[in-house]
Amino acid sequence: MTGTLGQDKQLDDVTLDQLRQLVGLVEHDESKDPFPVRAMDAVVFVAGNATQTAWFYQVAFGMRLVAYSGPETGNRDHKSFVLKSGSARFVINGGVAPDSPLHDHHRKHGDGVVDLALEVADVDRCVEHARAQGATVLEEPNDVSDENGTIRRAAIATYGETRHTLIDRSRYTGPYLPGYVAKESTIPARKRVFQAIDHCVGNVELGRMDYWVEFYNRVMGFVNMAEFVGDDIATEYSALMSKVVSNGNHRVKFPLNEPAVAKKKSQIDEYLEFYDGAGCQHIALATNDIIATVNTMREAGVEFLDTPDSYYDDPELRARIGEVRVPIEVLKEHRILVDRDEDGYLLQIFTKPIGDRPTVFYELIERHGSLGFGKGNFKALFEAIEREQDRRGNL
Ligand code: TYF
Ligand code: FE
Repeated sequence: MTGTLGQDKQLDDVTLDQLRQLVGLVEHDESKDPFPVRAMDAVVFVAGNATQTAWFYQVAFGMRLVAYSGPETGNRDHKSFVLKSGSARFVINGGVAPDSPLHDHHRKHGDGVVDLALEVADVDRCVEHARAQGATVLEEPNDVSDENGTIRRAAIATYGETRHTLIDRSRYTGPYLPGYVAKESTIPARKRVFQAIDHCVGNVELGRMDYWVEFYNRVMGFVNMAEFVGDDIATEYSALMSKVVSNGNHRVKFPLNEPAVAKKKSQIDEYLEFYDGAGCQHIALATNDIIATVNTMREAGVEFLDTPDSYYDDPELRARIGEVRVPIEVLKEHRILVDRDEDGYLLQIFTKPIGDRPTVFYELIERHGSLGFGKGNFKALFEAIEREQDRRGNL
């Protein structure tokens, strides 16, 4: 079996052309890349109740269950549910055995992301490069096999207690990893509401953003993208600094935030306090119909940040964004944000935190040429986040 087959499988009926539009790919020569990354393999979560969290992602995010591991399959430590939507894969883990280490993780961090797993063609080459650049190797390259073939895998540490597992699944045909069995949803299949993961954001401690940007440059060969929030914007209203790194073709994009000192307690400080350290803050999901996605998720009870009428009634915004695929009144009705740059435009909206702690939330993003992150919306967005912080009793 070839690496190409693995890649096609990963796309899961989203074509490369669709992905180019959905997440904004650029050309990239892999031969000079010291750490070639193909795609996100999975976002792996620990949840206090994986059984119900997996249900939430099926009902509210339209994901479908594809694989499972747990006591019934010989895994006495924890349950693990594998969900897909287009090329996106989520894995939800929760402890079963009272002494499962997952409970310790959950006690400290609450529900959160433990692993931003990456699909790579050559695990050994990536680990060798990462090690030479000073990375902490958490799992040495090793093969795992079952009747469906062999996976080669390893893991390196990133910010907080988050890791990047590196997976070569080109010689594997099973539903996820050895040890997992195929499993279908018990709820009826519905229309898919998102197709891909656009970006995964990390919150790191004050003064650590540049360290982690440099880590991704040096250890993983990631490049810096143009969009960032600097000192100037930070102190005026955002209370955070942000830079974005990505793999060569922009398929995998990791913005990194650190708190900034501003008028109010930074939303990043609030995250760091409640997550008890650095971790993944938000995951942006790419959709080609954000109106339908938001409608489906709202009907299921998902709450989004509110945007004031003044955002839509601002003549400057209207002039700047020009024509987009839906009338601005429709965007207003749905509270969807819009931003335009030299390459095109994007539509985006943010959920409120989805768990008990004010930590992890989601973004929905519909790109039309723009490779950015909605810089023009930062002010309105951060004001909306601060209103939510106020409601939680923040100073
Ligand atoms: O990923 C981004 O950069 C945008 C904007 O706390 C953003 O989604 C940045 C920081 C943040 C919330 C959104
Ligand atoms: Fe984002």
